[in-house]
Amino acid sequence: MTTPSKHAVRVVDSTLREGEQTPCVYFSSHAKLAIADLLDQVGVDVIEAGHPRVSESIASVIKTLARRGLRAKVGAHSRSNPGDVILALESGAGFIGVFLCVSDQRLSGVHRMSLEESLEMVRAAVRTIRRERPDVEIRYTPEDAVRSPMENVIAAAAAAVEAGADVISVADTTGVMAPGTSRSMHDYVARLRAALGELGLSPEIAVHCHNDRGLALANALDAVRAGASIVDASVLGLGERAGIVDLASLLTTLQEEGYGSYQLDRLPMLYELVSRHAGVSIPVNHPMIGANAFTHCAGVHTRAALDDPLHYQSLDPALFGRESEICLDHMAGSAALRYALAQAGVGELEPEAFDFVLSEVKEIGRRGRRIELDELPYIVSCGVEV
Ligand code: HCA
Ligand code: CU
Repeated sequence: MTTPSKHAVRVVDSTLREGEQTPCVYFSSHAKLAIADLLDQVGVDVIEAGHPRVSESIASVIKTLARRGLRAKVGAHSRSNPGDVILALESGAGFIGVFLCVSDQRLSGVHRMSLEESLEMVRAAVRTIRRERPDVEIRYTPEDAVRSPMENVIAAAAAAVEAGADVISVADTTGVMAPGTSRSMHDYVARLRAALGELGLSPEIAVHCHNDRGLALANALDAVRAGASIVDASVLGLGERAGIVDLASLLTTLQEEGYGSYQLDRLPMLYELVSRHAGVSIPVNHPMIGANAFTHCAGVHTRAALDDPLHYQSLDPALFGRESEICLDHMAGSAALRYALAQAGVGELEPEAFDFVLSEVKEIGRRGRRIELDELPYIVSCGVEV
């Protein structure tokens, strides 16, 4: 199978829709506006703002966002029934994502419909949107696509595209896929594109990857390699259960690989804002954004990093508006301490005093705490008395 040449990749941020499906996460309307403004500044392509059927306040915030003059398209989520579709249309969203699962179990169990009946529902939903709003971008998602019979997914995707859908999203709703295995997103997307191609159809392919196995980002990138050109993500990877693709990790990799260009230095502020309103803290080791993401610790590392941070860093913290840091704790070595003393404005110490400060720093570190620069002059003063 040939690898397609590099194509642009668009990012759909679903913090406000999928992210609000995180247990106990609720964003008030004003928080949604503030988050959307920052997402727009970061440069995502679509802000999926919610499912208007869920509540009147969600329907109303989508309307407000749609009129806000953002660069990004504002997206509304909708089941494939006429009532939901009308609400999505009324929201004024420039991007409408309709979904309907076509797995045999869901069709016979929850939906109690034949495949043909469900295809008709998808067709009707897409046709209505296309007729009412010719300019709107329409995505159809066969939810849980990767665990559904491939022939059902192909039939549903073809029905949606023939009715006017622009994008087919492959949803790994339960995070079951794994790169390099028999459950590869690359192979799935390649097969789907080929099957639709044989029918003369070439919609854009999106991927919506859940993180149940910690592989959401890896699966999304695997799909991009097979020609998927839209990836869903959310701030902090928020979403149902273990969530979806983390936005910061995705944008960084897409930019490095030349698939897109973003204002990555707005990400820390965006993450702080979402963290505050979601009540979900940013893990200290979160890539790019966490407190420790650019902090060097062990003696060997700090000595080399003081020479050049790139010895132990593959990303430039300045891209994210951040700086490299040296941590003084139980791992501290003399190079780190000398550097920290200079930063704290403490002059050269006699060897004995220096050794005292180093052993104090390590001792405090062994109690599980990091020593801040403003503590150093006081530790030095204690050493003078020894
Ligand atoms: C959902 C499920 C969904 C839908 C994705 C989509 C999934 O919460 O409705 O409509 O593109 O993971 O399949 O998020
Ligand atoms: Cu989802």
